[in-house]
Amino acid sequence: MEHNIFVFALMLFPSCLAQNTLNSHEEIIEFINSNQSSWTAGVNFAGKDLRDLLPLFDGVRGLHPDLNFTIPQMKHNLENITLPSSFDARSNWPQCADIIGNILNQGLCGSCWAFATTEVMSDRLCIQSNGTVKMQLSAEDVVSCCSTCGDKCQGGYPSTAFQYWDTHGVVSGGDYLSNSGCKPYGSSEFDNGVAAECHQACSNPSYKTSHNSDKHCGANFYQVDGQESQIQAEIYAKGAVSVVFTVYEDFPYYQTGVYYHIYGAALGLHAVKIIGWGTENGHPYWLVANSWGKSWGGLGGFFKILRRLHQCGIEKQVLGADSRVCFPNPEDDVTRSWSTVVLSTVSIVFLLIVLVFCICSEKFRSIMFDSRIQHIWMNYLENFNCASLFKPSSENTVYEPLKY
Ligand SMILES: *[C@@H]1O[C@H](CO)[C@@H](O)[C@H](O)[C@H]1NC(C)=O
Ligand SMILES: *[C@@H]1O[C@H](CO)[C@@H](O)[C@H](O)[C@H]1NC(C)=O
Ligand SMILES: *[C@@H]1O[C@H](CO)[C@@H](O)[C@H](O)[C@H]1NC(C)=O
Ligand SMILES: CC(=O)N[C@H]1CO[C@H](CO)[C@@H](O)[C@@H]1O
Repeated sequence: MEHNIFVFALMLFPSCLAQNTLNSHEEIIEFINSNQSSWTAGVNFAGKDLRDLLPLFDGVRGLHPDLNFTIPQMKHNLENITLPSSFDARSNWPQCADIIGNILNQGLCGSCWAFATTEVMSDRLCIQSNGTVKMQLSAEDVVSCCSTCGDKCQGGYPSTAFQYWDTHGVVSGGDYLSNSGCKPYGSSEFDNGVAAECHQACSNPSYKTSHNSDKHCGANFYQVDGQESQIQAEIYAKGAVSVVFTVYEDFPYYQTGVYYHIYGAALGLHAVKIIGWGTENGHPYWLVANSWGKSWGGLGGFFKILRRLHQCGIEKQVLGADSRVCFPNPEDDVTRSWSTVVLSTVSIVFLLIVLVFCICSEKFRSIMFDSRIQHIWMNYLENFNCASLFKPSSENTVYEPLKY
């Protein structure tokens, strides 16, 4: 009941109250904080005009560049699943908690699509390997090298980032200036908002693994059904999902609480990672990792957004995938080892036959027992003719005297 009143209030507020355009950060913050109590607003981008930060708020071009492409759909059978009322992937997979909870910073580049997806890839790689493969996969690698992913720092497609993970693999990386992984996030993207050129090599000189053997791959990417319980079942079974939502003018001011849209026009589409859910003061929420650094907002870079009501479209483009080993591909490996065994056996047997044949041939033995063995050997090697070995030995061969 309480929830229904809340929903009703939500439907009224944005339309009635956000008519007049507020100018300063202070006015907007004041408006948000005095008109609702679900979430609090504050200063996040001090001294900046939000219009200069548009790449942060608008980094998604769409679901897939090919409108005719059919993304595989995932619908979980919920029959025997009891979903908890609150869930946090970090505490469910403590061996991967630092990867799941790692808040990154996309800087001035509109690369949220690469961050949300590589974060999900890293989580799932860690979870599926039970914490034995723990690394942040590189947003830099995807932003600079995925040619089918859209417009790099001007926005891209989360689904093709997952496809790229499947077909090309993604190397390890880390935040700007972190000096971690093969391709940490670069200054070009972070400071200038421009994607660097793609290089098939690690940019971090202190990283010891080679570029190709650092590739990690995905498989079976899919779109999760938009029902709340379906998204929950997916996160509960496999870990975080990547989602897309509309950023309105009020969102950049988020500090704490459960966000819902109360003020302002749409600024763009933003991709993020949902890692769990819960309820706060009666408001159900998704727990979400943003990619605007740890100092954005009051929750260390995380935020909570109203769950269940398709708030800002956050339940519409939910993507997941599985991790797989790319090098060596397990199937290739089996065939390769079999062919190696067969080939080396054949060569060894062949060499043995040749050797035995040589040793047993009369010609070979007569030379072997000659006193001037070394010179004969040299002569023999010079005039070696395999065909002669196969002649019947009945006719006594007469050797030419050796000349010196
Ligand atoms: C999608 O399919 C329609 C009909 O088959 C075709 O006319 C259109 O060109 C296709 N669009 C793309 C982007 O391939
Ligand atoms: C659910 O559990 C029942 C009883 O254990 C079992 O018969 C059924 O196959 C299960 N359904 C699924 C989808 O696993
Ligand atoms: C996963 O790792 C934990 C320790 O991190 C270990 O206790 C557990 O047995 C492992 N599970 C499997 C299935 O290997
Ligand atoms: C209903 C309500 O609290 N309205 C307030 C919304 O915020 C503006 C600006 O702070 C106030 O003037 C309204 O009273």
